Amino acid sequence: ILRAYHKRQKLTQYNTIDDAVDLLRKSHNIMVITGAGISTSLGIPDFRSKGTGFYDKVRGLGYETGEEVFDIDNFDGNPNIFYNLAGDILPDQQRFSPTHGFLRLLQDKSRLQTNYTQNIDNLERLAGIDEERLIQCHGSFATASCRKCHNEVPGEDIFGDIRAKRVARCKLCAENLAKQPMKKQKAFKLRKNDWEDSSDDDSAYDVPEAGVMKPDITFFGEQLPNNFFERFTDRDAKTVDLVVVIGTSLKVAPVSEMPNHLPHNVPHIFISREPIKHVTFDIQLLGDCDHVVYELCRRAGWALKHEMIPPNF
Ligand code: CNA
Repeated sequence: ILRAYHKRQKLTQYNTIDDAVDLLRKSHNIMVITGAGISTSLGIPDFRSKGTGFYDKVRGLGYETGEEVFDIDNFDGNPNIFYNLAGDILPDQQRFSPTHGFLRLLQDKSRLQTNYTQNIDNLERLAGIDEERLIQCHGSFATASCRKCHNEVPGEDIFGDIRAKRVARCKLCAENLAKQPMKKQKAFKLRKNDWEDSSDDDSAYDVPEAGVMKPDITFFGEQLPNNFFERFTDRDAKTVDLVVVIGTSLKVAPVSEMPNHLPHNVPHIFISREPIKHVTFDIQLLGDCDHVVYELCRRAGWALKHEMIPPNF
């Protein structure tokens, strides 16, 4: 559990885009926190953008909030809700955005200490961010696990089910059940209540089923991966010299609380379409993040090359 030790105060000496460029040029232990906004230029919807975000779509389908789709108790109670909708956020990209390219550039220039991503599309890996610099705070679709026997498989194994809106079941559980005909028979005879004669009632039988597969993305109510806390408290909170937050509404804790846990003299830059007020940043650069990072690189004299950046931009 993160405990806030101060509410971050603005550092008054940093204000302009050129201050941001100077900070990038002089920092060598940069922590970058990213969110869904860095992948929207690839056509992957974020959650909270009005009109285009996944949560608006979910509400349009009659769900009260988008969050309920990613609630672990709801998933265990009725995985159909998730499987009906998850196709929309399933990564099918073989390319990354210019902003992912910017992260890679920071790494190549030995400036990136850690990228904490809230994204689950795994595109940081495609962009070549080193495994030891990447913390996938909310997991990813790269693997999936059985809710019953915890068997882990490559994420692609269940992509077909997600696309077909069909609940994926664990193959290992199914194999084990098939190997145990006696147990299965016994389980079929289990009655709900001893005193009821339920021999004609199918629902009275406890039919053993293979467990439900869940992509290893972190649902509300689940623990964040251990490496998030270890890396942040043991290393980054003590050593980062610049924080850059890109393409996130910073609405989800504990990631939203990270700025309040760093020494007060570490400058913070925010790059996104919408300003935010609940966390204090020294410089807010508002606009499409691909454009903003391109402009930062141009002013820094760094070549950010990417097929989505027009040659004469
Ligand atoms: P969010 O709450 O949807 O916020 C995204 C923010 O990015 C919004 O404030 C937008 O205004 C902003 N934004 C959108 N497009 C751009 C752009 N091109 N340039 C600059 N800013 C932009 O999403 P968060 O990441 O803050 O919330 C955390 C959730 C989102 C995590 O748990 C993720 O798993 C989840 N998510 C991830 C993906 C993905 O992996 N690509 C997609 C959708 C949701």
